[in-house]
Amino acid sequence: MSQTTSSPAYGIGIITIVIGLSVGLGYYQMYYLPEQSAKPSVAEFILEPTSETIIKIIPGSALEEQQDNFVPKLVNIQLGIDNHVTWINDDDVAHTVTPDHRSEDSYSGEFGSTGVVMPGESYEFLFTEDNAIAYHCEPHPWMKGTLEITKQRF
Ligand SMILES: [Cu+2]
Repeated sequence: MSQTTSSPAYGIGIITIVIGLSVGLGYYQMYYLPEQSAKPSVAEFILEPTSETIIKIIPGSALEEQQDNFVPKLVNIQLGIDNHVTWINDDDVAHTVTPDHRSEDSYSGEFGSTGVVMPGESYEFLFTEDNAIAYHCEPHPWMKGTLEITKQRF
């Protein structure tokens, strides 16, 4: 007699604990963890774009009379498609990738090569936000390029 009356209360107690735990776990995953990490949460399709953008610093780029240096010079980038950008130095002189005005991506941090990109080496950056960036080469300021980063157009 006494057992039949106590078992529903016992069951409710268990359910309350289970709900309490899952609410706590959900809160931990959705609010606590993201706030702990300094980086904002960025959609997976932006972090893993389907393609990539390659900009070549072609031979002879250091020469002011040479028209082409960053090739291609103007690049249109779509987030989730080709927002991972690599500059490859194919020249035999060191160059930099330096924004005309300080530019920061809230996920990837400050844009621009730290120091020079040596011949045969590369510099890469993952853009996660729409932006328009004009950049140049520090030792050779006539070397100029532009990036236009936009959201995917459907
Ligand atoms: Cu240069």
